[in-house]
Amino acid sequence: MTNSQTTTTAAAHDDINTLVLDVLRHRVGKDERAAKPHDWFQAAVLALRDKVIDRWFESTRETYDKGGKRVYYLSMEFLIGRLLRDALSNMGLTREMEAALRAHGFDLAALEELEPDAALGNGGLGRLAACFMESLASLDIPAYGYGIRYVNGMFRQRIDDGWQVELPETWLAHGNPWEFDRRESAYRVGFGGEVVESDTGVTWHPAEQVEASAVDTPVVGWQGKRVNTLRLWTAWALDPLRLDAFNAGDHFGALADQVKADSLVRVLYPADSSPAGQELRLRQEYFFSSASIQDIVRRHVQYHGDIRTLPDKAAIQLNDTHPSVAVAELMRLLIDVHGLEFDEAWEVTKKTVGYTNHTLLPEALESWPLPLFERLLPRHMQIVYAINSRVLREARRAGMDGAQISAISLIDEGGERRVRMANLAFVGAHSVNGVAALHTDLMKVTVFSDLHKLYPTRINNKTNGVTPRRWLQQCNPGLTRVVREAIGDEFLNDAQKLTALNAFAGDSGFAERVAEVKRANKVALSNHIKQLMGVRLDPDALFDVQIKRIHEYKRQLLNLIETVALYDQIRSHPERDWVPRVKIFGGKAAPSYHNAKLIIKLANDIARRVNSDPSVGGLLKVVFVPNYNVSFAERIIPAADLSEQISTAGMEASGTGNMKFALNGALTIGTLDGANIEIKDHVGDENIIIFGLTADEVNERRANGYNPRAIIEGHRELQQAVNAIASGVFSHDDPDRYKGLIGGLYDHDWFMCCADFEAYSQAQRGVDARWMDQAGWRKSAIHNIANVGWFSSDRTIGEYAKDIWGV
Ligand code: GL9
Repeated sequence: MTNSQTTTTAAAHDDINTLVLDVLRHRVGKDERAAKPHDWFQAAVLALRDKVIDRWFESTRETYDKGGKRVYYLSMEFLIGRLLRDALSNMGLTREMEAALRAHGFDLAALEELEPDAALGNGGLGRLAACFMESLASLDIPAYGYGIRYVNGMFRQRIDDGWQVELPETWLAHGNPWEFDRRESAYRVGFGGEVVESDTGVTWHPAEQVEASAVDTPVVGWQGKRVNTLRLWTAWALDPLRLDAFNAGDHFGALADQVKADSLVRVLYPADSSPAGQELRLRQEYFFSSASIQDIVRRHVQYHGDIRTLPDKAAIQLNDTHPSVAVAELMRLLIDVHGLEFDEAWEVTKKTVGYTNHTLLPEALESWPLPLFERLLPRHMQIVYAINSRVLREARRAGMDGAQISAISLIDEGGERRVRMANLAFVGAHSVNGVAALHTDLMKVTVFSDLHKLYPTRINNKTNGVTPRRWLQQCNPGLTRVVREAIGDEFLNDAQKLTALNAFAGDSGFAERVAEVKRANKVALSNHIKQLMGVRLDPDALFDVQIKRIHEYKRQLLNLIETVALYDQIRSHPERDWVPRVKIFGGKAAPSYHNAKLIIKLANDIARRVNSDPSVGGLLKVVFVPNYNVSFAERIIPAADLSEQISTAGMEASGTGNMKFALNGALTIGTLDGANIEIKDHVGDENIIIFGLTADEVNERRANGYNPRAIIEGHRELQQAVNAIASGVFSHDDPDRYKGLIGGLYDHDWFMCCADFEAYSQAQRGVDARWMDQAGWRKSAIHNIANVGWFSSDRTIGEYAKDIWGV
């Protein structure tokens, strides 16, 4: 360090130190002698926030001055996790904050643990939105994220006797020092009522209204380059207390409007198995889409005057179909409020909007019963019909037949009529993108095949990415240090520079240092799990990890069956040279998804049995970690040796966990699905373990009469394993518990666990053989780290910016 650097750092330290103390006293309101750890945590965040705010204002002012184009990312989910470490690191203030807190006897890392995870998302889709926000700021692109400030967000998972129990996540219980309440940025959002047409135009008179008010969180880019805004909407009743009713003795009824408003922003994904649940979800979608579009239009008119120039100044990206109704809302504002003709409004809308599709699963393609949509949003229903007649006219003119026209229609006429949100988003956008190459190709021939024929240039691919700041630098400081020592700092600005590490793959000294870091991360994870669950793990065993939402297509069941088969093998052949394995599972199941919950129970049942069986002698351990979330991922991923990405080919749109693991030096065992294919292309065939059917082969098998029963009956190990599960070997208390689950495998096995079992178990034994050659394993791990910089969300966002947004 040079002299001048030393001085600046010392000054910054004094500065932060004084600031933290001042904040502790005057804003947290605590004497430093009486302050508890949580008070110090709050003081640290608020002090840092002060530093962030200055950059925030600069960024905003600059955009206004330049009259630049802004990106608006509309997403029902932002799975941002904890923010303190991220913001400190990106602001370059970690050291200073550490020193400031140490001076008062506090450890920064310990205080970071006090921050609750902002669990405003379910999984990959929500985490992608969070990575994108960080990359937008890092690339100095002016952007707003728009979503909902859920009071409880995603549920907290507890495991009781092996079963998932859902509890409300109370992440706001101690307040949220990051956010700014912007009560002045508020919009009315209407529901129901009627539409009246007169000489002056069309007027919608909603039957009810709520107020959406903005709550802003700053998003700091790498090196504090830029600070953008995550604007989450909360809901208020226009009349929070009906005093007349209250005074008349109806103390609860007087609060009904506020309770109704609260219920809009209570939880992410209200169960939609009941009509009431469906209605709430649609209300949430419209609530945040409307508030966001009103905010965007207001800002544009205020600074640029003419609403017709919106596409030059605003790019609105729809994260999946959840905000699709924004297409109709923008049309409504352009026509009813700003007086544009339909055609002109349609051009402005299409030029402004882009849509990202994240799944081909039919059950995830949203559609709303037409009567519900019409009752809640009567004006939007008219607009949807008008758009539809236009689109269908174009289809007819293009010579499409009846079947094609009904596939393209915004209204599903088969059975109960429904509004198709994916079709609405597709036709209302100038760009429709998939999230990995295979997924984009499949979109063209499955869900959107006819729309693609009608608009053949609209679909494009943007392979997902993850931010290397959170998923390498912050979660794995040990590896980051070792890499810096080898190739310098350039990769911190551009993750693709990690390729320089390829030159070190054969360097045994470097490999040794990488392996030491991995071992230290495994020790840290083992200690955490010991403390949390009382299970002792051997850090020298192979850590084999499958963490993600629990879903049948992701095939945790395939992994579990293989685990049981391995358990059998170890017991039958104790004399063989087994590789000690730790199988780590984690993830949440949707509350109403019966089989997913049963799979969680099965993992726990297998864990209990295997972990207490002395005959496996520590060669196999199984753990299911409770309440898997972003912070847990940040501990587990740096400690993983093997990354399980084993979805039925064609079903995982991309995956993003796969990228995080590879970036931290885990080898992937996976199918040719989603971004696994591109990961393979980058790391090289010899540094990844690929097995199983391809997407085409899966389709062929399904079409040509797939017979899983015959496969099971013809495969001794598989049969033994599934029969052990079905007959209650792992569930003495309820021997029939898994009859149905295993029966499903025999009868249909839609996700092809049986078809892929042999290939998977061979691949796993191949993994064992590789592990025995530690030098070879380490070399492969280094090639993984070196070659997945391409999967940085900076690269992804760069492509969106150039190809879709024009910024
Ligand atoms: C998902 C896909 O299933 C993933 O494969 C993809 O990586 C992400 C991000 O593009 O999007 N689509 C989807 O609905 N989810 C995804 O993870 N689900 C959840 O977020 C729960």
